[in-house]
Amino acid sequence: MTQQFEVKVPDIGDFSDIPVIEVLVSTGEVVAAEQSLLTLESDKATMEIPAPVAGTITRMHVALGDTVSEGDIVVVMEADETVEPPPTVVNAPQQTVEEQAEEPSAEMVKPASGPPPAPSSTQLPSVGERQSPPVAIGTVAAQAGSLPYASPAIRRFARKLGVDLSKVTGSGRGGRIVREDVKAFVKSVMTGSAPASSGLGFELPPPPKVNFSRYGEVEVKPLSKIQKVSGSYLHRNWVSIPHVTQNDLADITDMEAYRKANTEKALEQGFKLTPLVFLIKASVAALKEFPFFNASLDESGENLVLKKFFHIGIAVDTPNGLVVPVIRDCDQKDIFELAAELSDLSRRAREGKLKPVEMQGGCFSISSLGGIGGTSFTPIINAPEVAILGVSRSVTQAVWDGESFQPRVMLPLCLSYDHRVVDGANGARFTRYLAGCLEDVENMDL
Ligand code: CAO
Repeated sequence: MTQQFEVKVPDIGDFSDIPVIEVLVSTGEVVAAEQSLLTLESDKATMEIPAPVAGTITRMHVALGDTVSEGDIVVVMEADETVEPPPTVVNAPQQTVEEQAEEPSAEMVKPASGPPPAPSSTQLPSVGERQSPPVAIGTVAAQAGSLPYASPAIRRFARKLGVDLSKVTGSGRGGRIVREDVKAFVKSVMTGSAPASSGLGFELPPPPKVNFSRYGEVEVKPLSKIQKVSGSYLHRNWVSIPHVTQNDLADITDMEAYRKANTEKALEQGFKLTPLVFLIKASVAALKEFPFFNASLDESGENLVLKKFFHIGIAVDTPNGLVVPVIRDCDQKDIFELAAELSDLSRRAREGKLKPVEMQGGCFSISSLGGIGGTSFTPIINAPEVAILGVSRSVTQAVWDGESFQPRVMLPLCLSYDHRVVDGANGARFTRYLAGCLEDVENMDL
């Protein structure tokens, strides 16, 4: 003997006229107990209505886009076997949404004791008030950072594909993730334009979704390919490496005098002699003195790979974004050779003509913003390197020499280092050593 059930919208709080945003079953379909029948979406939350028992859908009372309120019949179904009505009140178990989706609760469909009421065509047993409660599956943007905003069907779809929904940007109403978003995400990972799971053991909340055009005129401009690629690496390095930035000042008054005295010689050869080549030489000297800065952690994170070569990466600002070409064997080149190479590499970087191999193999990087300005910044370590030197603009300052103030050219240095490899005292020693090299130009290996 079969039994008909009317599935009604249960008490879902102080809401009415809630849109049906997903119809997950159709007439004639056989469903399992707890299987999602439809999804409702209010201004504040999305929730699914599950089947109270296993059976067959005999009549759909709602269609996509309809609005419903508490007590409305949404589906009529025929139970597989005679079941007693569920308990009068079933409290939603306090479990996570994912658990709810994975593990239907037996308690939700447990028949109550006592004989089943006789079914009648005019008054079917209603399970609206007594069925399994609706399952809240997400909260609209206001709760960015908790659960990704997607329906149960999309969650199941994402689970099947192994997609972490917190990494998917929703294009549906209010930022809701739809099937196409999941597909697009999979495609972007496969083509390498989106990072796969961080593998860092923690998940980051998604950025807030804001419709900026609500506040004024906007223009959407896609990021360049370089920005997308370097952006994901910078992000990884920033969140995965414990950075500390050590600041110091180098007195480069004598170095500047030396540089200016040699400017003509460089210009005759077709390039400029900027402070950067002196910084490369001072960095090589400091890397020799502190070899664990010229190193990388291996993949296990338990060994330091010490490098016996001195290849220095230079951050170059190009119209399409940041690139870091590498000057090899800086210990074996003089400042004019370095300046010539730097001039060639930075020109080709701006023209987008660098070969991939020219951006590989660096031991330590320098990011110089001295030609632009600023007094200090925090450069991001270029993994797998363990430190990067940031350089700001030099200024002539009044420096006390013990008897009087002297005008001295002071260069701000900002060394970011990986605190897993370098402790604070050595960060300060390295930076001071490097500054000391610049301050003693006569003894530099130029
Ligand atoms: N203090 C004062 N003046 C400085 C200076 C400093 N620290 N560094 C450079 N200058 C001067 C140079 O001497 C040059 O002066 P002249 O025009 O009078 O000759 C001028 O500033 C411009 O230098 P430059 O930038 O052309 O040359 P550079 O060798 O210093 O740098 C390069 C080359 C390719 C590194 C640089 O052009 C560049 O792209 N810098 C940006 C790097 C960057 O974006 N870093 C951020 C990465 S993280 O987002």
